Amino acid sequence: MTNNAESQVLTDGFHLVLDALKLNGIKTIYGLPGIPITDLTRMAQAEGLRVISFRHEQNAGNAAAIAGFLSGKPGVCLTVSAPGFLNGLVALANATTNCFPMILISGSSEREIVDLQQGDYEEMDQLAIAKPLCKAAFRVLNAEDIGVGIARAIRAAVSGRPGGVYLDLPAKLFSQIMDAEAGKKSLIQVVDPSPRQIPAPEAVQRALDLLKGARKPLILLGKGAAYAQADEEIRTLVEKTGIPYLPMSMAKGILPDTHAQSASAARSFVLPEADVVLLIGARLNWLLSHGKGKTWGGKSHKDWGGQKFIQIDIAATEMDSNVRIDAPLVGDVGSCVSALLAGMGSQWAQPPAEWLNAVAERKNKNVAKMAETLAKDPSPMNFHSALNVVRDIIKANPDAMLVNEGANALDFTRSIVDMYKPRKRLDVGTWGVMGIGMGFAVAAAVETGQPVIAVEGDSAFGFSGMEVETICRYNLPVCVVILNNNGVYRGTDKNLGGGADVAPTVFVKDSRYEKLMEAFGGVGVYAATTAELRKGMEEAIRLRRPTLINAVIDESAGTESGRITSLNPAAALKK
Ligand code: ADP
Ligand code: TZD
Repeated sequence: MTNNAESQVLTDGFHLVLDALKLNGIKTIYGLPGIPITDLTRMAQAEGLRVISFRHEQNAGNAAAIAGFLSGKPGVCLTVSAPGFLNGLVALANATTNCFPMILISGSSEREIVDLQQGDYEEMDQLAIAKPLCKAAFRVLNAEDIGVGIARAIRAAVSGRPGGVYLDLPAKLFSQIMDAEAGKKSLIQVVDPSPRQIPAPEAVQRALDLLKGARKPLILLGKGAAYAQADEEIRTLVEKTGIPYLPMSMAKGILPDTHAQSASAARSFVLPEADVVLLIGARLNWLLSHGKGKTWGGKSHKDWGGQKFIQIDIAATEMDSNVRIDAPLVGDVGSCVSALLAGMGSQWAQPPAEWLNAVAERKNKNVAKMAETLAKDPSPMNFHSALNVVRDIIKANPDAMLVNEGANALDFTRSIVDMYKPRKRLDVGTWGVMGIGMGFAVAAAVETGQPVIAVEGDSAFGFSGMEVETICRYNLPVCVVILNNNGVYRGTDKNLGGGADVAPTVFVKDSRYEKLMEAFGGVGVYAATTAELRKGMEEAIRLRRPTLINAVIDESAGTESGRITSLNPAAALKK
């Protein structure tokens, strides 16, 4: 843009935002256009950024969040003011909860009107609302501060414990004009946005001393370990020490699930039995029964099992959050694991054979039991028989991405479908949130270029189902497999009042979800048998075409809340 009078070259807020993102290696924006950011999305495309436009902001936000997890760079989501912002906020809060780096950029209404509550178009004090739900929140009022605003947002998202960041850009900012040269100078290319954090030598020694004395050691890998992209160091540590390990769900595949030291099939045996547990990028939250209680061998549900813990985490404040951490190792996973390896020297004693044999024995027994169940092919299909097909397909296509949500659909997929490579399994995460499915699937395809398989409960799918249009629009190689049992958890519940309405957990019987994909030009498959499911999945992977397979399973298959029935308040009444 030039100003004729002085032939001065000018730039504006729109372009400064885009230039700042590009300067920092952001290549894709996930969002949904509207006032005041419609032109920003158009200009972004014109400037060579990829804009993936969604049908609902929550899905765009989830896509940005998982792009952040996969790439280690903040995923960017762009929304309109108030309602669009609020729709995106669920994803931002979920990203923060899961430690995924993400920046939610929202256009906002005019500050003067918002602050006097004069009723502007989509008026809302977005910054104040976002603040408690994310790691950091910033607002930029002047074009010359755009560079700083975006640099701060990037650093906040990816440094230390990653998380969600909110960036508020009022409408007026975009049309502000400034000298192009001065504008360029105002931008910041962030140097070393997620600096390594080296653990203190005495902390490393403390951890090694504890590990050395262990009779029944166990390693627990969490999604922080997957995020850290320290796959080689982790593999070396596991193999050098010979310690059995358990991956949390999104840590599956850091080492292949078929690895001899995987204790997944003996989980309920190793947790209470272990004496020293090394946590790597995993929190002792509800997913690990808070590190205590019967899961860990305690006598009652609040009782400590007696384990000693070594915890590797980038957040010092995570230590002692649930039980005492005897050897905290604060730093990034790569640096901490490397420091442990260096401290071990060339000789490191393997765990006692008694422990390894006991784990192996339990594991082999459970694997054999599972193989027996998986060999069955009942009609109608159940979770096991349908997921046995998915298991084979992933085995044959280990680079494929797997997205997974639902209750039973989640729990069974996690335990049945082996993963072979890191950061391939993306799921409901720390909150167990429904609705991540299609957003994650879109971003997984966009970020990796690999085929994506999304295994969805029929309820779970409904939260983001409209994005099949997005999948078709961008012609993404996504194969959605709906494990359809006619309802939330299952389809057989009855209305306890005896009225005409179906139970709150029951859906329309025999819904034809596959037609939704056909409506937008994708491939719809109705699969009543494992052979039909297998054929549908194989073709989807081979042809890389948007596909939705309606895998009809026994409507009585599934338990209340999957494996967390006990968390329902009514379960306490029954005790
Ligand atoms: P999971 O649900 O798989 O058990 P969590 O989300 O509970 O995993 O835990 C992930 C942990 O990893 C968080 O406490 C986070 O601070 C930590 N983390 C994230 N990135 C890194 C990193 N690069 N280095 C060390 N710790 C990390
Ligand atoms: N809303 C949100 C946002 N997240 C949630 N976790 C829930 C509601 C509650 N919920 C679960 O925890 S799982 C689930 C719901 C609604 C769906 C389970 O049914 P499904 O899977 O059809 O997806 P299964 O395989 O039939 O159990």
